[in-house]
Amino acid sequence: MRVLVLTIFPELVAALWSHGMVRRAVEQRAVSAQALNIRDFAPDRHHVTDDRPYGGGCGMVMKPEPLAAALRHAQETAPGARTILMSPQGRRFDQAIARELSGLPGLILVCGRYEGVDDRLIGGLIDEELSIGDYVLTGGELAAMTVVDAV
Ligand code: 58G
Repeated sequence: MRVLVLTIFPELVAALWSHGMVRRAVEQRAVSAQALNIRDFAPDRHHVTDDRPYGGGCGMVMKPEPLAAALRHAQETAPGARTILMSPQGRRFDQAIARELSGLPGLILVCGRYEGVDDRLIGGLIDEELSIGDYVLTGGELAAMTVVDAV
């Protein structure tokens, strides 16, 4: 299975497959795991990844262009993969879903930061939203790592 995690903190997520059983799975080629830095897909000179929300509102959201470019790249790299956004509003992740996901050719896990992700992006490039539980984290990374570890 091919796992791609889209994040602005790739080194944080990569710690998961640097140790233990997940590392063993990668070494034995049962899993290929890669963290892609969304910042690398930002077209501007300063590689900005945050943006003011479309249509107004408080706080900042993920800038849609870098995230969309990273998603398109990931979907070309891992054909047939399911694209999942980690979100407190998603379907509750459990062992049955872990089993279901383990049968897929690939997983693309999107980690939001700030106050969230543009709704237009969720409609277009995301297959589903998953939540690891009823609490809000500062980013989707811990949730994505939980899903990868269980799968
Ligand atoms: C809408 C709103 C979309 C997962 C916020 C995305 C992620 C908890 C979980 C976001 C998360 C969970 C912003 C920060 C989601 C982003 C991220 N919090 N319970 N936080 O699985």
